[in-house]
Amino acid sequence: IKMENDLRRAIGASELTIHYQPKFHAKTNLLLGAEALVRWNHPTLGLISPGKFIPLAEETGLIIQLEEWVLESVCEQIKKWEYTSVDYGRISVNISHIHFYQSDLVQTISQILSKNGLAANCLEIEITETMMMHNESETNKTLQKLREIGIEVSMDDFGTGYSSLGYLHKLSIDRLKIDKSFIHEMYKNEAIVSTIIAMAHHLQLKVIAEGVETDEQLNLIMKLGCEEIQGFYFSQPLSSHDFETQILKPL
Ligand code: G
Ligand code: G
Ligand code: MN
Ligand code: NA
Repeated sequence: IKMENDLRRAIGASELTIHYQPKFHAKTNLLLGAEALVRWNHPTLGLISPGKFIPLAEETGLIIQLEEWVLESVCEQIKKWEYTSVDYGRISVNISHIHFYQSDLVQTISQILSKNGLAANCLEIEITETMMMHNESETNKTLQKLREIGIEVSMDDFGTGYSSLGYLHKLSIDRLKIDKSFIHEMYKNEAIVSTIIAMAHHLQLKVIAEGVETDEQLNLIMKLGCEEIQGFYFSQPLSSHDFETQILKPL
C-alpha cells in the first residue's frame, strides 16, 4: 500500500522521468526514432526499475494514469524538438495490455496529439506479443484505428510469447520487434532469427532487432536482412537532454 501511494504521488511529480533509446537504420546510420522508457527516482529508495513498478502499476490500475503521463510528456518533448532539431523520427511508447483494453486509447492519443499540434506520424506504440493473443477482433479494431490516424504499431518482445503463427497475418501491425534474448545468443538462434526476419518480410512487416550490443551481433543481423537496430552497441537509453545533445542535430 505504501508503494502504491508513493507511485500515485510520483505520477506527474518530477519523480518520473523518461529516457530515450535511439533506433537506427543499420545500413545508412540514419536515426529512425527512439523508444521512450519511464524511470522512477524515488525520494528515499532511489532509482526503481520499471521491471518493478510497472507490474505494481498494472495491479493497481495506476498504469493508465502513468502511461497517459508518458504520452503527454513524450508529445511535449517532441514539440520542443520540432523547433530545435532536425528530424527525430518516430518516438515509441510502450502500452500495457491493461491500458490498451481498459480505456479509449485512440481518443486519448488523438487528444494529446492535437493539444500539442502534432501529426500522428511522430508516434509509435509498442505492445507485447502475449497481449495481442487475447480478443483478436477487439484488439484489431483498436490497432486499425491507431494505424488509420497514422500511428505505427510494433509487436514488442516478439518470440517470447506463445504466438501461433496463424494469427500474425490477421493482426493489423507494422513491425515485429525481435526480443533481445534472441539477439544475445545469436550464434544459437541464427536459424530462428533468420526465419523471423524472412517471415516478417513475407508478411510485409518491418522488423527491428533490439538488444544489439556487439559488432558480431550487428553484422549477423544485417546479413540476415534486418535493417532497423536498437541496442547498447549504438546507445543506452538517454535522458532527454543527452538524447538532444548526443543524438539529435540542431536545426
Ligand atoms: O530500460 P528498461 O529497464 O527501462 O525497461 C524495462 C522494461 O520496462 C521494458 O520491458 C519496458 O518495456 C518497460 N517499460 C518502460 N516504460 C514503460 C511504459 O511506459 N509502459 C510499459 N507498459 N512498460 C514500460
Ligand atoms: O521490453 P522492452 O523491449 O520494451 O524494453 C526495452 C528494454 O531493453 C529496456 O530495458 C532497455 O534498457 C533494454 N535494452 C535496450 N538495448 C539493450 C541492449 O543492447 N542490451 C540489453 N541487455 N538491454 C537492452
Ligand atoms: Mn519496448
Ligand atoms: Na522487448
